[in-house]
Amino acid sequence: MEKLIITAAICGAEVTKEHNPSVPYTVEEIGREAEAAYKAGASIIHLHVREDDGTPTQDRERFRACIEEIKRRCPDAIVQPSTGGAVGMSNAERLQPVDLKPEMATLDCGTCNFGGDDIFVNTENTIKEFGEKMISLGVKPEVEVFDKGMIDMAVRLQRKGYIKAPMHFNFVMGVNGGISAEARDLVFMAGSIPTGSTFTVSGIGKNQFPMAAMAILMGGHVRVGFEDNVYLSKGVLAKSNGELVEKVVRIAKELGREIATPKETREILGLKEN
Ligand code: KMH
Ligand code: ZN
Repeated sequence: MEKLIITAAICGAEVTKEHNPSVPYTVEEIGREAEAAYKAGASIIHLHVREDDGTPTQDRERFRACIEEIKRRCPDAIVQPSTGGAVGMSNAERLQPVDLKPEMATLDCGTCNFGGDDIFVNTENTIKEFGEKMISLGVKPEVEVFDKGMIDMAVRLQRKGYIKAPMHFNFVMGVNGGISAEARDLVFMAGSIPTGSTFTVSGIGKNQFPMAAMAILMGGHVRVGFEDNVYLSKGVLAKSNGELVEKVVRIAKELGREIATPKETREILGLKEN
């Protein structure tokens, strides 16, 4: 089986130090958490950035500073900025980190409820705009889908030329408003992507490690990190993103799956360093 790509979503936009004091806000904290995840076995750092007080931002210069800090500590890590940002941000705001020509960035392929009155808005035209910009700058999208219909949207837009094949998907499972995180859901999602595509699974909250184990067995890849879950086990807060990655590495070893290095990840995903 292909080696396992581990992505660490170290920060997110919604999780705060009230949820877990180790959630990083400052450039230094983001660098430290990325390094812990990388040293534990993550080859991709999925990146959101914050102001020092924790306010989510998509500011290009803040991304530049955080990426430089991550690259200083982990020179060959693949940094994958978010273009989702936080609920309510404008498209122009969200797209800023793509100008830095990262190797990858997320491309969210549909609108969904995000708890309470929050709606994470990604209209068809938004997806087209983001897809076109990524193609023009040579940025590989990680196609983020929160439900099965979003896979179908991505496939339609890929056929129309807004996303290049082969696509790499991230199934975000267990968001309050998206698909649930049952074994049957993952089988359905994995069976719904075009042949030749790859996928990563992000299980939200208590779903993180069960979904990771299933993805490992099915030949998929895994995302863990504070963005999706702050607990190492029931009631035990993780001290760092590194601990969450270490746990995936342990599960993978028990199940006989080797971990991909950043170089191997680039080969699997067909990435070119910009
Ligand atoms: N923070 C969510 C509203 C992404 O990174 O592209 C969107 C999100 C997805 O986290
Ligand atoms: Zn994200």
